[in-house]
This record gives sequence, structure tokens and C-alpha cells, in this order.
Amino acid sequence: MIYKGLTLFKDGYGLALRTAQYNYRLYQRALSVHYGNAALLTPSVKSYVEECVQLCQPDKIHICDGSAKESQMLQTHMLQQGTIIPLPKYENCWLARTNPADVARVESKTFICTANKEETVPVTNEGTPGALGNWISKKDMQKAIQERFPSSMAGRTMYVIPFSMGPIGSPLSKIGIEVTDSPYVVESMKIMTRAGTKVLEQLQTGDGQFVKCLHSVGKPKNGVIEQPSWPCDPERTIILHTPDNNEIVSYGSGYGGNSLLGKKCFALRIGSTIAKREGWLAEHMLILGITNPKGEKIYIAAAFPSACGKTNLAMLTPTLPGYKVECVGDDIAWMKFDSNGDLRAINPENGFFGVAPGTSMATNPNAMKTIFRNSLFTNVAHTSDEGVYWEGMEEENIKSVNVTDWLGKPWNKSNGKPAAHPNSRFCTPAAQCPIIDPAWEDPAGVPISAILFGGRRPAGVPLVYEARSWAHGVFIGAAMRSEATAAAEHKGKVIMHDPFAMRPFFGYNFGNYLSHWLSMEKRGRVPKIFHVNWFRKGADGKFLWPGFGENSRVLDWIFRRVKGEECYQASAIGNLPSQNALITQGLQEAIKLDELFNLPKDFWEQEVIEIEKYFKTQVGDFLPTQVAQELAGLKDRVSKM
Ligand code: O2Y
Ligand code: MN
Repeated sequence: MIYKGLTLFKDGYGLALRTAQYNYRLYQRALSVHYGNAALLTPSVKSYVEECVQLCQPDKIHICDGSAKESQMLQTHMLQQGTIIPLPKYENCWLARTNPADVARVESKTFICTANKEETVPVTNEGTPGALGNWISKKDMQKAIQERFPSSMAGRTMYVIPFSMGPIGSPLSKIGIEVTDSPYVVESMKIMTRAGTKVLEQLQTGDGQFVKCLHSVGKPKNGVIEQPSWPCDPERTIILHTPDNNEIVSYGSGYGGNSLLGKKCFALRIGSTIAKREGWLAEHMLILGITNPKGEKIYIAAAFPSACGKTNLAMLTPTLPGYKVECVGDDIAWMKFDSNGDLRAINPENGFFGVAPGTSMATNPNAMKTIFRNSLFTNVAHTSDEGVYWEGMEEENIKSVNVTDWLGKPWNKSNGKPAAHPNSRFCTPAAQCPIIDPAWEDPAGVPISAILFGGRRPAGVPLVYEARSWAHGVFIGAAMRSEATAAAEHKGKVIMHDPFAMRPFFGYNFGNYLSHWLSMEKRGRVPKIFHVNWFRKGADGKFLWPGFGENSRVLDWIFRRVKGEECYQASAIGNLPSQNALITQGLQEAIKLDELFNLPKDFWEQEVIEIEKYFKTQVGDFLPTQVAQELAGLKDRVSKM
């Protein structure tokens, strides 16, 4: 089939290109669509693809249909390129090794483009560098694109991936078109989203709107594609978002959040700006369903920063008898009030892109039962029996085999380096999870009764407390902090601010985001908000709470609070479980409840000072009055402790 291109005109505004007339005018080169059906593209999709073709000059075009036949074709191609290794120990599983310089999201190279800086980030006069996102001007974005994208796909195939975030056709779902030169991205997007022809059909019958997502792994140097197994351009990687045009442009990285544009770029950054415009919430939250021994069920959404066990909680195996947890999603929630005033959520994703190290039958058996079929592993270790291995996985898996590390080098425990990269991943279909919730694809979403915020707080913060009100809950989200490994120049771990676990993912000014959250109270019945901390340590430096399946005890208390049971006592920071309200019967070890729930006055005085400083330096005049009042209320109550 001959693909007819348009003559395109740059209007100097981002990538947005105008077509002179809609009827096709052949441009210099006719390109062949070597796979897929161009007739299925709507006029606006066709026009977008043509803009990308004109800019990136690929050799071929492949319109993804989402089929198994297509996957086989791409797998064969990637095998030939050395991008993937088959894992015959499992069913239809593959291992990819990236360039060692392309192993994670790069926050410092991620930008939001708006006419004014203040639309993107709070601008304060405090002289402290902003830590709530990076702004780029339209001129600089255009320059960055022009320096990188012309002919970036020369010698390669351009894949066009139509994908839906959320069940196809759900009123809560949105569509994207990702144009990429990476077959690895295509195969990953086919797991992580609903992708293929059915999305093009939905575009024809629906409103036709889509988010434009352009991705290239990087320009061949002097016409030569270096390292065909994992081409990338780490020094010039850039990830750009234009909320005004619902457009994402990503260059230089093939990895995860940088390249699977439906995830962080669309579902959170662009998603949060669409949500603000349309009156709903796009959040970095897992969603789980929990059924109590009486057979009653509620749904909970929870926001935790990285390394706090989000996927583990989403797939929890409760130790508390009679409880059942089912998983709707492990990373992102889109939540909107329905016409009855209930807040309903969908998981916009179709798969899990989970951190492999630390995942085991002991920590997350449900993940382990999910990931060994139809999955793509990245940067984990390879075993001589054609399987995978990572730190934290049961050692019996490597008892009588040789291990090759994520860099392709022979590995054994004594060489002191990790076998798998710490950010190595499994990419696996959500539908394979043995505890996937029956309603996980309900187009109407699931009703949310509670929202949890949490963090890794070794000191001062109790296991669980409940917000006094919606506004207080919004304040708790805004004040979220978590222990994390600091930048290289700091040594050890520090407690970093990560409001709403959204710090790297805000699509617009955080102060305005807070106002938007506060305004939700006017739109419907808001859920109860809680803060949880599984990671408090005692005077002996050991964790005070066993975590994992035992967290069902905390969920039980939350469940009972949602049902209106008066099992709480007020405190300066919010409502704590009343005496004996947290079920501790059956715990393997005695729990030091006093230490777990103690509120040291000096700690909370310091916490208030820290939050005050953060709000002043990072949010400044954009801080909503109601949030400032909640901080003042906390300060006052702490002073009276
Ligand atoms: O490093 C990456 O590109 C992956 S980041 C990621 C992946 C899955 C779920 N969450 C995250 C995150 O950074 O929050
Ligand atoms: Mn995440």
C-alpha cells in the first residue's frame, strides 16, 4: 500500500504542524505502509502520523493492529537485532537488556511546556530551586525538537500504536496514538495498554480525540545505527509535554517511563491537566478491593512514593482471617464523580511494570503467579536454565545454574555487585493476576470509599491515622514525605517531600492542583482520607510493624471507620485507632503498640517547621488558604500536646 504524505508547514509552536489543505498532496517521498491498514486511521490521526513522518523520515511505516501475529513478527525482528532473549523456561517470556546508560526515568530531563512558567510550577521569591517539576518555554521546546527529531528514524520503521488508557469505550477512558521507532516499546505498550485496531475503531465512533505521543530512541549517528540491540541517546534524552495541545514528545531513551508514553507522561502528567479541566482526578495510586468476613466490600485507592511497596499492597494476601483483597491496579487511578455523587475509579493501565528485585513468593506471591507468562523482563539476570533471577527472589531458583547479570557478564554472589539492576522490571498483563478484581475493567469504574497516603517514615509517624476532614486530608497529601536514597552528592538516606506521591508527575502548578483537590468536596461525596506508615522503627533500629499481609489489620481498621464504627480517638495529628481497635490477635510477634503509635511532641514540632518551610519555599503564594489553615491548625494542636 502506498502511503500518501501531506506537505507540512511548521507554525513555530511546539511540534504542532499545520496542513495546507486536507486533501492529500503528495510530498517528496511516497512511503510504504509495510504493515497495517492506513484506511483505518481517522483524518486527524492520519494528519498527525504524516507530521511525524515528515519530521522523522522513517524508512517504513507499521500501523499496529495489536495481534499475536504482529507480536511474533516483532519478536523475531528483536531477536535478530539482539534486543531480546527468549526465556523458554516460561511461556512466551522474553528478556531485554538496555544500554547501561538507559535504565530509569530521568526527571531532570522531563519538562512541561506552557505559555507562562506559573502554569507549570509555583514560582516563589525564596531563591530555593523549584522541586515540583521543570518548565520549558514554547521556543525552547521547539528548538529541542528541531535539534533532535529531523531524520531521527532514518533507517528504521515508524510504528503507529493506537492505545486506550482505560477499558475501550469507557466514559472514563482516553485514547492516545504513540508513534515510535522502538519495537520494544510496541510490545511493552501492547501489554501495558489496550492497543491495536479496536482502538482505531473506537476513534471512528467516539469523539475522535487523542493524545499525541511521539517517541524516538535517537538519531542514527552519521547515518549509522549504533548498538542496534538498544539504540538510545542518553546525553540528549528529553521528555516534553504540552498540555495545551495534549501532546507528548520523547527523545533518546527506550526505557520505561521515558518511552511507554501512556504511563507517566499521559496517564499522570497530561492526564492531570485534562482532569483539572474536566473536573476529575488523575493520581499516582493503586486501587484495591477488600471484602470483610461479613462479605461486605469496599474499594481503596492509595498513593505511596517509589520503594514503599505499592505493588505489594495492591496484591496483598491478608493474614487476617476472613478477609480478601482483589487488585484493580498497582500504579495509577483516574477518579471521577458519577451522577449519584460517588467517586468512581478506573485503572487506566492494562499491565504491571513492576520493580523485579524484592519480588518473591514471600513478599508478593500473587505477582510471582502473574509474571511468568506473556511477559517482558528488562535488566534482570539470566539463568543457564533459560529463566530469570533478581535480588530477593528465592535462592532455590539459582541452586544448580549459572547466572548472567543484567550486563551480560557471568555473576556469582561473591562478586559484590547486584545480578539484576535495582530498577529492573517485569512487564506483565494485569489480567493474569490471580486476584485481579472482577470489576477491574468495569467501564463505570469502582466506587472509592477511602484514600490512603503513605510514606517510608522511620521515626515519629504512627502506623495509621485518619484525616479530620477532606481539607485536612488534602493537607496530609500535600505534606507527604518519605525516606529515599538522596542524590549522589548527599550521603545515605534522607526524608524527601513527595506530595501526593506526584512530585515527578504533576502536569501543572502544584498550588493549583491543591485547589483542585479541595474543590472536589463540592462535586460529590468525598472518601475518607488516611495516612499509613508501615516503616516506623523502634529504639533498637528494627521495624515495629511486620508489614506485608499483616497490613490487612490496618485495612480492617480503615474498613470499620468507613462503615462508621466509632473505633477511634482524636489526637493532634488526626484520628488514631482507639485502645484495642487494631486487631493484633494472631500476630507472630508481640507488637510494641506504644512505640508504634507514640506522637513525640519534639518530632511533630520539627515536622511542622519542615512543612512550613517547604510550603513557603516551594509553593509560596500559590498555597491555598485552606491548606495554610490546616497547617496552622496542626501547629496549634501540636503546641498543646
Ligand atoms: O524507571 C522507570 O522508567 C519506571 S518508573 C515506574 C514504573 C512503574 C510504576 N511506577 C513507576 C514510578 O516511578 O513511579
Ligand atoms: Mn509509579
